[in-house]
Amino acid sequence: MSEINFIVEGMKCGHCAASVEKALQSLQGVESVKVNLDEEIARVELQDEETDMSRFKQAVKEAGYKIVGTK
Ligand SMILES: [Cu+2]
Repeated sequence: MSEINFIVEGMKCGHCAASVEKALQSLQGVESVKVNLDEEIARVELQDEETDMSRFKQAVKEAGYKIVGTK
């Protein structure tokens, strides 16, 4: 199990946080997702080590938000 903390831009309320959570949760290999709205962080737990960040960025982009980095 590995963990990535994404910095997500554009979330304004609980609905936004839920959208980001749902988008990330739907991806293959994702064990769990927890979004902290105040800190603009999405913590993703993965079943395996992940080096390709593009699919996470894409999923969040499609939901209407933006991953600007990791923390
Ligand atoms: Cu919102």
